[in-house]
Amino acid sequence: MDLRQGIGLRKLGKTADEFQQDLLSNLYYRRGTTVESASARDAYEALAQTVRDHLAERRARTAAAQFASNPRWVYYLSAEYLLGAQLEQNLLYSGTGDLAAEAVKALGFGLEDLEDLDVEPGLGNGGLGRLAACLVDSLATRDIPAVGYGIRYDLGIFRQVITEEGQAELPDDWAFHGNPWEFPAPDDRQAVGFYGHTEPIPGSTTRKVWVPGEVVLGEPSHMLVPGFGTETVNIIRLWSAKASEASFDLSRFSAGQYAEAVQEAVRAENISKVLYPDDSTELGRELRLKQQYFLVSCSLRDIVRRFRLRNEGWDTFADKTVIQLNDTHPTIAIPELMRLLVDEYEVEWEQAWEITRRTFAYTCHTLLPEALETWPVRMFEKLLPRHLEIIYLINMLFLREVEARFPGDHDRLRRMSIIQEDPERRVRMAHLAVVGTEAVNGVAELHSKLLRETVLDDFAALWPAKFQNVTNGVSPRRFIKIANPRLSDLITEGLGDDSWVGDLERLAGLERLADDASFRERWQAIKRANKVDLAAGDPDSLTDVMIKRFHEYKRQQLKLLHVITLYQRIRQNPAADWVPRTVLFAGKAAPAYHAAKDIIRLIATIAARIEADPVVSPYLKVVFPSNYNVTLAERIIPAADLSEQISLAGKEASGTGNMKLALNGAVTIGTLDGANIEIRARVGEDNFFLFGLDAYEAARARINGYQPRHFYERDEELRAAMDTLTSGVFGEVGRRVADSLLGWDEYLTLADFRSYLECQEQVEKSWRDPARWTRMSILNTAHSGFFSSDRTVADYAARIWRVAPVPVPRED
Ligand code: GL4
Repeated sequence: MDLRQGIGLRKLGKTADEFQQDLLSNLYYRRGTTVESASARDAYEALAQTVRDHLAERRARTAAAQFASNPRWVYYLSAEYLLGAQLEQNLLYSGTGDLAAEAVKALGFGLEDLEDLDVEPGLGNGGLGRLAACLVDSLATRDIPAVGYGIRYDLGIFRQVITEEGQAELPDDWAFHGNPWEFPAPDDRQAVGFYGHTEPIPGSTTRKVWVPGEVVLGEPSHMLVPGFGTETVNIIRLWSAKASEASFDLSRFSAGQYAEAVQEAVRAENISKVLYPDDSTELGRELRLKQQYFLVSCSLRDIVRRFRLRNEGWDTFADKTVIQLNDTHPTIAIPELMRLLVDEYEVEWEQAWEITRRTFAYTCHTLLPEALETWPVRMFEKLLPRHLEIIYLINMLFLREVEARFPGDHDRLRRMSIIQEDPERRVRMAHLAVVGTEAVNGVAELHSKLLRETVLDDFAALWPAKFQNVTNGVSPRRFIKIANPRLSDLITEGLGDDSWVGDLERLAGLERLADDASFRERWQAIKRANKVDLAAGDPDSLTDVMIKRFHEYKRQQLKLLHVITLYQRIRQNPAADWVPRTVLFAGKAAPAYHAAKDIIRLIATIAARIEADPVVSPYLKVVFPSNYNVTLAERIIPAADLSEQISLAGKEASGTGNMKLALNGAVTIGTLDGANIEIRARVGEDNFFLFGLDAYEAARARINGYQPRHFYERDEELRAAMDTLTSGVFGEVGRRVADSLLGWDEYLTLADFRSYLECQEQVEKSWRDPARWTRMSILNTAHSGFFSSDRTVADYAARIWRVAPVPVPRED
């Protein structure tokens, strides 16, 4: 057998019988059990293996085709990936769904039972982590040779439990039962240094030797990332921290000092223990910085290893490599690549800097000043002494460049420096990311514009061509095809085929069906059926959803003021013709973010109050399903009528939930913020409920001495709602929320209250006319095609990465 051709790949079952054989073989040989005694978990594991084998065969062909084409590789560096459940996705992407359903039936199980055992890896927080997952999906779908790098946290984002006390956090041991989707690759282990000191190299001014004080191993495992409707299967490589063998202290163990014997190993392995360790202590912050460097160091060494397989010169590195930094978390990659090139591979500083700058690109995901990462210089000095030296040198040369362009402008130098001086010396990671990259992008048009005009204005003045926009997108597979099978079938029927799943702009063909009464009725019936499945409230009520992380700028508190006002209106006039509503909140708050947790607790209190009120409860229900994650989002989104996107304009970089909801026919009520603006422009003003200040008005209001009291005093209903909170009927937590709004109201909640309420009245007016509402709903779906992450990736590929697809030949 010629091993170079076909690599002796196992033939995989394509008929139901063959698939069944493969499943049984996995059950016998990998699970060591039999049909008679197989548990649901045995069946799940065997099925996952069988599906994975199909993808692995494609993976082998992908690796061969990509290597043969010697392309420019896209490496995506991200501290977070919110991948969602894998089984259903992999069944769809491998085309084995029907075969699988039949095969597991013969074992006495339903596919749904097994899907329940498929745990989602919660390796991220919210939108940023989910975006990373959508982009790797679309990279594979677009046949782009790419690897996603991340950390394999033992514990993902906490499991949230909602009680009357608010949010409680439990550890998320997502891989407790093992993870059938990953392949460990211990041979590609890397050693990562921390602490220690640097030593000069005689005769060199730029090269140094770094002698680390601690060394930790990074062990990769990879998950397969199949493309849809194509042969490509890319991977994401996730690093786990491993202590070296030497870190186990056998003599202490023998002396009965069991805890001491393993303490060094525990310390090393803590690096990949949890996603975002609490950073309210110095040790917690240092651990985060350690995580960042751990990810960066392992990944860069892996990237360099892959490059060197070809024995090409360093001058081609940037032609063969582009590294996308997902926000600033992996920005230490810039000094790390400099260190590898200059110290370890003896490349001259100037050449190394040119290579580095051409290799990296940076996506910024925020406008909030407090979210722009900085690290204390002294922490860097201790943990990464060599990197700090390199950063200083980069900064010195950079400031020289600024000085040459703007001679004598000292204030500008101070503003732009990578090092902040006051009140404490800190490294500004966003500045480092802008200086060390070829392209910088925001994630929605408004966001990119505000980056250029505010947060990064000095940099945009220096390098205008560096700044770009790439509007976010979402995976049409996960967020409509898988999440909403009923609607997907109707769309396929309406459009005549299912090519829209891989080419979302085709949804525009639904526009003509919006005026077809029978189509509308079927559309409406599907929404209703999805609500019945969700079982959150009366399926005939207006299902009003606000699903996202809890943050004051997102303004869950504004929604709550609306709920309180509705409550009071209904109580005052119970006989009126009220539109029944189910208000659904879901989302997590950062464990140390007390104001956000207060809002969760207040929602729980108010929900219980309404539930217990026989006058109000027939018309108004507030539900808060706990532990919002990708899996839960896939259930809620198809059932939503109204999508709440009510952040203060100028604060939400993009939002992606807004896109998922519009795609599933929810109508948005929103401000002119983030991608809402682009959604409105596409679905049409008539099919979007707009309210509130725009970003410029909001900024001006703050500058002009915004007074929340002023709105409180002038608006009777607002006053009544606020007074209810202050009165203490909803407990201390109600008081605290009210105090914060009346005292300062950072996000202008009270200023937008009246406009929001009036807009909600327009919502109700439209809702009372089902034909009109359904038409709006259909048009939202029809014009959401732009928000496919396939389009986002095509934008990055053309404008930032300059890479082309490498199609993988089919198996013959
Ligand atoms: C975020 C933004 O807050 C969010 O608007 C955006 O959609 C997302 C992906 O670009 O990135 N930035 C951070 S930080 N977390 C996010 O979710």
